[in-house]
Amino acid sequence: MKGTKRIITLFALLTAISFSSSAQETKKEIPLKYGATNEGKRQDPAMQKFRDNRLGVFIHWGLYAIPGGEWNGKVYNGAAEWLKSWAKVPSDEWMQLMDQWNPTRFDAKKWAKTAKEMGAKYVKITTKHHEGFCLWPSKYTSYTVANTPCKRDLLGEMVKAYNDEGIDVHFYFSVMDWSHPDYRYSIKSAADSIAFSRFLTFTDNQLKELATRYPTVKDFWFDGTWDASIKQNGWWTAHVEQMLKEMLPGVTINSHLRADDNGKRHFDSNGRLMGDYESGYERRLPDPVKDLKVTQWDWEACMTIPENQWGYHKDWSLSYVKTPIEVIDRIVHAVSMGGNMVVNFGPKGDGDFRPEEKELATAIGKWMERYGEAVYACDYAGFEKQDWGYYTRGKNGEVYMIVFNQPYSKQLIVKTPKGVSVEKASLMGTKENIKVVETARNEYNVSVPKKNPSEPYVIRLQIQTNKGSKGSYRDALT
Ligand code: H79
Repeated sequence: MKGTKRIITLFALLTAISFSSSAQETKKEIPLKYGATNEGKRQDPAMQKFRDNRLGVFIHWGLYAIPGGEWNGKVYNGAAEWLKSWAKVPSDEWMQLMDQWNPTRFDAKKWAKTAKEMGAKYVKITTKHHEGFCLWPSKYTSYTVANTPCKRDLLGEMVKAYNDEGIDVHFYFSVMDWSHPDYRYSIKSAADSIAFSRFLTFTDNQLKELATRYPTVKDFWFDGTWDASIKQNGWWTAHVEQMLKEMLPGVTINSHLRADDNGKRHFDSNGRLMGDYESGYERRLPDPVKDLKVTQWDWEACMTIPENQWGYHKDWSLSYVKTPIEVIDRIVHAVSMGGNMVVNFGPKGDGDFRPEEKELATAIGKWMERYGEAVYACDYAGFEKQDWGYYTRGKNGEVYMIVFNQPYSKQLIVKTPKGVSVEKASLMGTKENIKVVETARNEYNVSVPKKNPSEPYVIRLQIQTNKGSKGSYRDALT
């Protein structure tokens, strides 16, 4: 009986293997001219720096900061940087806001200091959002800071100030441009095609201008690339990636930019990531149990403090505003799955930050100063997720437990992968050794600290691989 069972099992196994290999054979590679250019994760120093930075700040600053979500006495609840669209304001009328653009309280050095104190290693700046207004004096449009009462090159001031603080500068750039007469949402006629090709040349010129004027820029984060017109021109997105990489060796590009020959975005028709990192986690994060596939590529998430406000909105009471601990949770969540997190700030039209944002930056900075070792240059640890929080792994193989939920049992369960043992545990920021008890094969109870730290805290685990279980525990034979 046993023998027959074994033969059947063997037969089932062989059938499964032959099925899956024939399935692989039939899954043909689709030939692509404009598909992915990287094989796996980039490992050059520039990409490693991008990855090790882990925490960034986003700055959304443009004309929309002046009305702050209100047009003709009506407050719109939608994202403030989209107000022109919500209130259906024609472009020429919207651009009259340029006459009021005079941010007298803007001080790039102060901004950079705030980011530094928060523990951010990089900043993503909106050089041009959908509205089309440029924070640098672009030669290719009149909608720039140069034609406002301010006149200064605000982008240039920011690049210098952040770089002086040792903070990498990344450029946000919206391809979709509501101010440009040649922009098209889709190409429906020969005339559209001619206009749109003029628009693409205009965009190339602006990008070349940015790369030339600010050669210390480390990354371009594209947005406004979802329209049919761009999907129909996948070649152009591949061309932009190549052009910027030739101009700026080491530059990183987000997957948002890219569409392939068939208009497939982010991942090409063969399922390969385009650009250098996946950038689709906007205001959401991958599930820490179900979405572990994200650990195969580099990725960066970004988040807002209210539910969905990137630019300055005068009334934050219209949606839920996240607390510092909720923001820290998201930062750690991203890193625990091998991603970066960018926290957004929407400065006011006068160049100052709202008090809520200043307080948040201070609170995050305090925590990062104490526990940043478990965030910077850390990665996915490969341990099974537990309810108390997240794991990260440092460069020397140490595993960090970042505890967000303090258990009544006073025990934090740790389940290790096969062959991995926990040797020692200590509380970060103190000399306290934490008690570890092996409770079953590949399972441990790690005690909570003697005195409750009353904030999310970090336990550093010293682990050993290829050792197997120390104890005499066995799996049950069933
Ligand atoms: O810059 C921030 C946002 O303004 C921008 N990306 C972040 C980083 C952004 N958020 N959402 N989107 C871009 C896409 C929005 C699409 C929608 Fe709509 C706006 C859905 C509904 C309104 C466009 C217009 C698609 C349908 C109507």
